[in-house]
Amino acid sequence: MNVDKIMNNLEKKHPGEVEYLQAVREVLESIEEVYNENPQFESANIIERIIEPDRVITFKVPWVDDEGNVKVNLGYRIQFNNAIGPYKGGLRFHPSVNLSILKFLGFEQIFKNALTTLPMGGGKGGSDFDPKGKSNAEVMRFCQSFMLELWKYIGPETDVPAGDIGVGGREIGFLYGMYKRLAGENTGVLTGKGSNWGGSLIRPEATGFGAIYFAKEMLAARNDTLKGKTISISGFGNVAWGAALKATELGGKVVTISGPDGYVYDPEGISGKKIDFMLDLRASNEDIVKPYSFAFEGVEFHEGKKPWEVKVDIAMPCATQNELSGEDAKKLIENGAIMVAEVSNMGCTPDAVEEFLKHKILFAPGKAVNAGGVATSGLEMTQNAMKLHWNSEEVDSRLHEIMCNIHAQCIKYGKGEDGYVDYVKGANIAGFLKVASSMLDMGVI
Ligand code: 2IT
Repeated sequence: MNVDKIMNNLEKKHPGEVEYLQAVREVLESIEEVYNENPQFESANIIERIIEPDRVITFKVPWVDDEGNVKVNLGYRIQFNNAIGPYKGGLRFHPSVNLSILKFLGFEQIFKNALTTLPMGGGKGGSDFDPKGKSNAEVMRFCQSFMLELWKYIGPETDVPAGDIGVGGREIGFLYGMYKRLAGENTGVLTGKGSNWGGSLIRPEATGFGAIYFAKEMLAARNDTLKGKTISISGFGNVAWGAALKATELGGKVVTISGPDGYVYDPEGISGKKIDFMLDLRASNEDIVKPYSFAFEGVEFHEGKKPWEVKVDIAMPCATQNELSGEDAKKLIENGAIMVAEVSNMGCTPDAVEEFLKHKILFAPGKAVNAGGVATSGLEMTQNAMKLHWNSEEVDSRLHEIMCNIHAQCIKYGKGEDGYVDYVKGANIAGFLKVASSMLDMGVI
């Protein structure tokens, strides 16, 4: 395999799709060696078959706002790869959504889902709809219009969407209600549902909890624990919330959260009622974190800044792609950070990842660290299929086991001769081998 040649061709076909190209390059660079050692992959042309989605569905979403204005957004579903199970992945509603972003997310999802040990293929979707400042009724009308088109392409055995940025329990409710009405069935086609109507307990917490379980394993591999560690987190949404809850429970001290407006530094630690306040921030639909600094004493608000300038032991980006740059990485290392666990999908730029690996800082990529979210979606699918509802202990213990298993897979393929674990390589190789060998088994289809 010649990575540069493949990337040049891909760039010609998809000019300007920078995030998608970035995600593909990262995986190809990680798997190059293993790929070349297994000539059967090349003879089946696995690379060209895995880097292009099976199909891309785009559609128009017209809806009417509260003043009676007719609005139009774009809707997408990328069905990337279903070698090991139905397409599975979230829906993102954010003005930055475009084909490149969703293709990068769908591509990452293939390998992440493979790591979970559950039978799920990779997919992603969403819209450039901006939920910020919209009323409940507007969000409902948008979701209904979105599903009126999307329902033709999804199903519990074909493609199972869920939430992502801008799509939480409220949106899943509106989307599922419309699907149920159109399809005339109650088969749980979306995950992240309310626990009264087919949703799994622990799903809201799962991405954050899973990330902390993974971080705990990374530290344990170096005979260390979370106890007494200071942690900077970005974002204040669902993922950041779950991570803050579990990190605090395990004795860590979370000192930052952030929004598009800046970050707050709370030297006392974000715990108890302060973590609940993150839910209020989210419910306000304003997408700002500043109100936290009015609500609690001794808190600094740093307008327009990112939290990576704060001196901490551990950094956990929980907001969005490319939110931690090479410069941020240098600053964290300078300040003595020992670990960066990426929770957002592709949260660190390639420069940042290079810095961490060069300095042998513990670093793990989003597709391993955040896989607890989709894993618990997989557990929701299982419960729906069995017509059962597990208690939270059952779900949480399965989630914990899955995260430990993902960590073990990373060690298996990522541990170098000097003992340093390259989790990027480990996660990419483990995920790739599972999907690629499944594709080989099934022939050219
Ligand atoms: O990025 C992700 O893994 C998600 N947004 C969750 C996907 C899912 O199907 O639960």
